[in-house]
Amino acid sequence: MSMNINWYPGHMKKTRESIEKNLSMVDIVLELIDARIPYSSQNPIIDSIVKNKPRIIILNKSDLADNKANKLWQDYYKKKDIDTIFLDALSGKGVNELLKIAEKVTMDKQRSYENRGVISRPTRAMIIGIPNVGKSTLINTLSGRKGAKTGNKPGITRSNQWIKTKGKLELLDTPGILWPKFEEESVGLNLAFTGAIKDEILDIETLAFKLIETIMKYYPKLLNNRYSVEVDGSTPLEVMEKIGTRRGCIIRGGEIDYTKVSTIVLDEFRKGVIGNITLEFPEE
Ligand SMILES: Nc1nc2c(ncn2[C@@H]2O[C@H](COP(=O)(O)OP(=O)(O)OP(=O)(O)O)[C@@H](O)[C@H]2O)c(=O)[nH]1
Ligand SMILES: [Mg+2]
Repeated sequence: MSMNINWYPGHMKKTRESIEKNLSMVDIVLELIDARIPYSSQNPIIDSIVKNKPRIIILNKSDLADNKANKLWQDYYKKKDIDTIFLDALSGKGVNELLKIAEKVTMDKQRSYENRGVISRPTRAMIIGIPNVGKSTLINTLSGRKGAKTGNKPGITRSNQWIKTKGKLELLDTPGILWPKFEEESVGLNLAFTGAIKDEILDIETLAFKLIETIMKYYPKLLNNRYSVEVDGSTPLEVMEKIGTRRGCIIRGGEIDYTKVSTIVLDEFRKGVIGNITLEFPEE
């Protein structure tokens, strides 16, 4: 069963262009990726847009990811000498460290301004990344108010918006962007599992099947604990049906309501209630 996912509507192309246009105005780029899928959520387009601008890679939603995997990814980025931060934008865990690194990365530029007599110039940061990764949430946490609209589905932010913080930071919120073609099936799937692609264009049943298959591979115990189903020796379809039975997803005639059970599994994975799950690991 293969799933060929692509989602690159016109507004993402426009956002890409407006990011390129605004780049010269900012001192630093904060790129948010999803700690559960660091590889799949790093938009290759962003690399080619940002080029030499100071950039920090923020692994957001790290509270939902597997701590052991977070450590593996941390080592991976460290070896590559890439500035990264593990963040929970919702609670603010990691924000202080982020501010420290941002200051370090922009220090040279600030100094050169000060040398020219420009004092208390704000540092301008552009926040970019895939849809639904937590960009607007981070901005609200940094500014201490709900100036940016957030929501639990992709495509909430519609246009660029500057937000000031009490400190020296000015933040540019941008709409989430993807890229025209996912080279690997797993990339599209991972983005869909974590909610970066709008569900309306997806076959939810196949998606949930694939998610169960993936969780069975890395975290069978978590499925077992959450749904009290025997995972060992079962196929993903059997596990899905057992979960359906457990949760009363039954239609007339006693058949499994696949749509309902699929929605439950996807929803619970995204909320983190199945457990702390990372879907991909370095050097895989
Ligand atoms: N658990 C957890 N949830 C988060 C975190 N950051 C954001 N969220 C949730 O993720 C959802 C998306 O957050 P947004 O800030 O709207 O995401 P966005 O990147 O601005 O999305 P678009 O504007 O659609 O591109 C919301 O339901 C947030 O509450 C995090 O670090 N941990
Ligand atoms: Mg947003």
